[in-house]
Amino acid sequence: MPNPKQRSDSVVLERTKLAPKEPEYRKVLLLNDDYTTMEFVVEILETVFQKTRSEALRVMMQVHNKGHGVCGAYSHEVAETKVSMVHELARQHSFPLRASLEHE
Ligand code: TYC
Repeated sequence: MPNPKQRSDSVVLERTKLAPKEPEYRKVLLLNDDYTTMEFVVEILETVFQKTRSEALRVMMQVHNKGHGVCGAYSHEVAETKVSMVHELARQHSFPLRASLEHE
């Protein structure tokens, strides 16, 4: 009897277990408010979300005009970290700026 690990069905099972999982992406949203300065939001978009100045301005104005806007899509863990970074930076500067994960 051959080693069961060398039988083709076992090999297939092991490959299935090792197959990399597709990461789940989450969109990070920025929400509008009446108190956070436009400049601070642009800086957040440049530093936390790696936007260029012109892209940061575009997203900030979309949030300002529409109430919310998408900052980017990231793995669940990275998206949660970015939301926390926005809240921590806003807290340090006494702004009420909020970010959230898009709910499907
Ligand atoms: N509405 C704010 C103002 O007029 C600017 C702003 C933009 C605030 C985007 C939050 O996510 C935001 N100062």
